Amino acid sequence: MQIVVLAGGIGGARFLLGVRAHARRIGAEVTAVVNVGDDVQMHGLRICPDLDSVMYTLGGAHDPERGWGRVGESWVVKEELAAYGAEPSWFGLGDKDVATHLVRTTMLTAGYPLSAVTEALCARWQPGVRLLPATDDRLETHVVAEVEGERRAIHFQEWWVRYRGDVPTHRFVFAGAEAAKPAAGVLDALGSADVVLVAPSNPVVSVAPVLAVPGIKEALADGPAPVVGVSPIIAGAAVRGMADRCLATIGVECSAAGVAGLYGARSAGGLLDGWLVDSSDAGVELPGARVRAVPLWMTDEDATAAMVAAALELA
Ligand code: GDP
Ligand code: FO1
Ligand code: CA
Repeated sequence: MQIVVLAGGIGGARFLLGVRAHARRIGAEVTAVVNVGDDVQMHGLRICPDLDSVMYTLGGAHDPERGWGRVGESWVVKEELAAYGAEPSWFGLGDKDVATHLVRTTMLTAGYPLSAVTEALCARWQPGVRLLPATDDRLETHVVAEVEGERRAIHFQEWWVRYRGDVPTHRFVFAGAEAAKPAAGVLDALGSADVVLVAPSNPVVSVAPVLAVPGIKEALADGPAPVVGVSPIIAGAAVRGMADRCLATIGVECSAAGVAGLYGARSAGGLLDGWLVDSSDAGVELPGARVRAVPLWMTDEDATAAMVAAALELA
């Protein structure tokens, strides 16, 4: 059995811990197609936050409290950059994390595609899941917002890390998406999938940029596999992160029903055959798709694996 998961960073990573656990029990293989819209160039280094969140989490090396980067991190490089007055000073690169970005940037500069670089980095972390960037091409999420009295398009990282998303925000733009192609292996994975799971990731800035790569949405719509989504919103609230701000920006209600409507039923030209919501959201409907309510708190690997089992049953 082949399971493909569309994923962002920390929500995707925690979900994939459960997918991996369940897949081991039933003898399935897992491929994760990961968002690259958060990716950014800082201090000459190529940084891929969502790929790294997934890689570090599945490799047991993430910092669960901070929610990004390496556990047991030190910050000498950050302090030294600050001493030079090097900008951007609002973005922190940990010493251990920097090594990842150095290897990645060296390989990209030598001409390897991001998918090959990711495979090389994963040789160390053995995530037990095949990690693919949604695209090998440059695709970055930019945010049109009012900053310092001006309407400007800024990088998603500047919007989130520098301004905490706390500025009047008009829209998200996936710069480069029109010209992007699915990364090596993505269309093959979708074509041979037995089921596609949409992780409880941020629908606006994690899942949407994956779907914005021309060919991916079509492969899902026309593909053989049922598509089942897991709600990132429980009882009208994002469990953590910025999904509430993002949904408000695009005018979608922050609820399991709102996100269901955003994705839509595959039978009606949308994405989903099935939609898993939290028990507290029982009664949510998505006409044309099957909806089931189960506990969706990813408190530990077993609880998350039970969510995955329920998603597969819905498929
Ligand atoms: P990011 O890229 O690091 O922001 O992570 P993702 O986009 O992959 O996931 C962020 C989303 O995960 C947030 O919108 C949360 O609502 C969702 N999330 C986090 N923890 C949980 C959980 O325990 N259960 C569910 N259902 N969603 C969660
Ligand atoms: N988040 C922060 O809040 N502050 C930072 O300085 C920061 C640095 C950083 C460096 C590498 C990396 O992979 C992630 C980093 N993040 C940081 C997290 C990141 O901004 C976002 O949480 C994700 O892009 C959202 O998925
Ligand atoms: Ca992200």
